[in-house]
Amino acid sequence: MPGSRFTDIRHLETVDSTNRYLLDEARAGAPEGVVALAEHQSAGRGRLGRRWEAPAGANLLLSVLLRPILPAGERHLVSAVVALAAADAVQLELGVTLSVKWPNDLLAPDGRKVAGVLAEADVVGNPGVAPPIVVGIGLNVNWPVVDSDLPAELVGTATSLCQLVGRPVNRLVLVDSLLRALEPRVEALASPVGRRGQAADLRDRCSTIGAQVGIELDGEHLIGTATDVTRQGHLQVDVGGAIRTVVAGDVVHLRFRS
Ligand code: BT5
Repeated sequence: MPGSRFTDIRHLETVDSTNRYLLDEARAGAPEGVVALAEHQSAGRGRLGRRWEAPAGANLLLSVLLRPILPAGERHLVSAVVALAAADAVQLELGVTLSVKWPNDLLAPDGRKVAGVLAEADVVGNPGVAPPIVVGIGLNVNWPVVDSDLPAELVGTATSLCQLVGRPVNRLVLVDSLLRALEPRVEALASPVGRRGQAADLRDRCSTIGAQVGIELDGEHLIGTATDVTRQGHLQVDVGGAIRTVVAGDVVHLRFRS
């Protein structure tokens, strides 16, 4: 991909976590744009210490190392652009429209989860280089084939692209398409107008807007209706007539919009 920052692609047969791998590479000074792609993760991680499930060789397990320079309050957009690029790729290659469940899940039209995104920042930077943010995405491509492939707790909440299109899906085509879509989105993060564009794209794709949501926030449980995504990528929720802005949190769609 000429002109792309994503040229150093490390294809790993097995690794504990592609995010962990790239965080270590970042600590050792790796530049922006390194990509880790794994066939299997022995300790794939979700947010808040949760696990990410994927059998070997079936799905997309990918992380990118970014060193964006942007205001701290707009960092959410860094993980959002990865979710958006994956949605772009799925739309382009398969004609399937995925929505973003705030903050960063990708959902099938029926509301089941197809992908999750985990961004991890390093507190210790290297002198003279922007601090790293590693953004990992797990995208269910060829697993599950049928619901009974899933662990019991994911039946009814998870699905895959192959279930959605009814045939196996070429993972390499998707990786290529995702990285192509990601390049201009990451480029856009460098300017205020570009970031506003990414936030607008997030708002357009976000199925949380209009949904009734439950949100866990530092021990507080909010219930309300999500009304908007701000320019910073944060979620606005109408809680009994008062608008609360949620910067980070675990969201449950109590009633799905469509
Ligand atoms: C996420 O966390 O959704 C972020 C997942 C990020 C995974 C990628 S894979 C490449 C990179 N390297 C890593 O180590 N991680 C990243 P969260 O919102 O916390 O969702 C986790 C929850 O989703 C789990 O507790 C399950 O309920 C559910 N889950 C686990 N595996 C799933 C799957 N394959 N499909 C759908 N849901 C799943």
